[in-house]
Amino acid sequence: ANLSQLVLVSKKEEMHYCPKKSPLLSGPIHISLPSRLTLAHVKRKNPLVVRGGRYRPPDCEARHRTAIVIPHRNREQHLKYLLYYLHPFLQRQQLSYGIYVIHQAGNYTFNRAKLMNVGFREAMREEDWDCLYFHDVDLIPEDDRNTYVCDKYPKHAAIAMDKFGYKLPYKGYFGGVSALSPLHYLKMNGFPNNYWGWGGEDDDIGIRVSLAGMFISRPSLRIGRYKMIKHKLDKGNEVNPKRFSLLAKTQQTWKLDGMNSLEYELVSRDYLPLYTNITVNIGTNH
Ligand code: UDH
Ligand code: NGS
Repeated sequence: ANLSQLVLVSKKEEMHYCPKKSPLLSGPIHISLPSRLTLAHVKRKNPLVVRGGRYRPPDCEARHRTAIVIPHRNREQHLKYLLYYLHPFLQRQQLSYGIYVIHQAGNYTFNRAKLMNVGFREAMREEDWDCLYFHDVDLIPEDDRNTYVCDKYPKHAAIAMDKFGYKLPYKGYFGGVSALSPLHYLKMNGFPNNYWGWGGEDDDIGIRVSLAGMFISRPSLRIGRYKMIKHKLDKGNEVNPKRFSLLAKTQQTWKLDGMNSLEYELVSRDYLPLYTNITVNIGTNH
């Protein structure tokens, strides 16, 4: 083929990509939590979502491939609402995506950050994702211009939550929803494995970002808005009394504890209609 033919071919391929800005975005989303919602209803509303909770835009080639990783135990109701809003949200953004729910087996103390490490490994094992969204089950994005793609630096997406008056509660806050590319993730040795129970692990992750020589990227307050489904502190996720002493040592521990020390036992992997469920035994702190 001569040069002009090649240019034509590559132009055709380019035309096939989805537009840089999706024409399907609608901006602010009104969130209501219908009491009789079922997963079957969510599935019916999202006919193009396939086994394992995967989707790709039907009429253009997605520019981004995003995995959503949700740490989970005993929050089925919240998961239902999140899926109800997240599937259409991601489709309006014309992403190629997959949703992974990382379910902690057993009743031992919950460990959110370690579940994220498991999610990273298990998602990357399956597909070459270019961005991973680490997503609490109880946070619903309120504006679809908050696009679920990665930035140059690790992104803290849940910058404006309703429970904090749609402001950042403190400068280094990295909780709720964050987005890292595989390179970001490995550069900071992933997340800590040793925070059992509530609190501090998100601050540790924020500290790791800067210890690894990166910065925190954030969407604007106007669009990084989230509604938190109200709930009490869960049984099995009691406040972690060790969180401050762990945080004081992050600088010494981040290279030793994380993806390079991750151990767990995969219990099951189920490709459900709306998400891939990974059940995992992550052990315990005692
Ligand atoms: N999670 C579960 N099951 C649990 C515990 C946590 O699925 O039993 C997951 C879930 O994705 C949740 C995330 O971990 O969104 C974070 O846990 P959380 O919602 O308990 O934390 P958050 O800080 O809320 O959002 C705590 C409520 C009261 C804290 C008061 C402490 N001072
Ligand atoms: C900080 C916690 C974070 C937590 C944040 C918001 O104090 O893990 O509050 O909590 N850090 C420590 O405990 C060291 S919230 O208001 O959502 O309950 O995310």
